Amino acid sequence: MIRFVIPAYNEAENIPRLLADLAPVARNLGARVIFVDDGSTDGTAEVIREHARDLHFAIVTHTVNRGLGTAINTGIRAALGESSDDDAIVTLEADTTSDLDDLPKMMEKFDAGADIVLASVYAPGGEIIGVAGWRLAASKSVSNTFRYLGGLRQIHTLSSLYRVYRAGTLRRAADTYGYLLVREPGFAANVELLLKLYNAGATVTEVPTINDWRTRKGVSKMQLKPTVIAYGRLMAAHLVGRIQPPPVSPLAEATASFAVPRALPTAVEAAEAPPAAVAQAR
Ligand SMILES: Nc1nc2c(ncn2[C@@H]2O[C@H](COP(=O)(O)OP(=O)(O)O)[C@@H](O)[C@H]2O)c(=O)[nH]1
Ligand SMILES: [Mg+2]
Repeated sequence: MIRFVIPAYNEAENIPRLLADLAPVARNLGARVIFVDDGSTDGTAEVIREHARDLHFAIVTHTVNRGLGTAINTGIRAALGESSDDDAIVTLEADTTSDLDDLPKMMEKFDAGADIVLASVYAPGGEIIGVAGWRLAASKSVSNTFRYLGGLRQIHTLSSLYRVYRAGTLRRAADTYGYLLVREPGFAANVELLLKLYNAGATVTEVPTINDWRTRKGVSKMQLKPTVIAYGRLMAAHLVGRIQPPPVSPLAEATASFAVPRALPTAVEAAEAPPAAVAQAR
């Protein structure tokens, strides 16, 4: 089963078109749609209820705005609570810039075994239309920096929100990192989560996408200064080893070449069974 997770902050003017595009797709797929309304003050939740009609949807609400990363964390945990391990969790933009025509190609790669499939504007064949030159350059340099720093050279876009995740991979990550799974409260969370999963051995692939920003209403919610600071913090965390999963953890175990014993002997059992070498010496 597919669950869409859509973080939305003050997207009332984009929701009608989002739902007009998404509803038939979700219905065809038998998918569920989970919105995270992140303290919107423009009636986003009411507009969702008005336009979602017979869609199988839920709205999780933050009473105040807590940021995109926090909303992703909330949405992923809500979706995990009702997913089995081979289900897909698809994070999507609320502002109509995620092209749903790419979804079949993304799902094809997911069904072929990829744990994460990204829609990638910087991959050959991908493009962003209608973005200021400075923003494009800044965004591209973030992706390139983390590509080389994080070892994900074959992937071209690391900061995108539009992705398919394997629920089991996210579940092991949530079991490993607990509340620290998505530490970054803002836009840097997308890169953070991807690096954490990739470092733990998740298979990552991408599908080129064309994002046309001319069709969305309103302005980008990304604030430059906190986002730049957050990327610096993320880079520091990566360099000091905070992004890598602990060697003995649900994530590491799934990819480790050695098996961690499921049940370690209790202290009493260990005391009762002397090591072989000692037993022989008697
Ligand atoms: N939940 C939540 N979502 C946010 C927040 N800021 C942005 N978003 C959503 O995250 C997505 C990306 O934000 P957007 O403004 O389109 O950024 P851009 O695509 O980088 O220009 C959109 O669906 C927004 O509604 C936030 O503070 N909280
Ligand atoms: Mg957007």
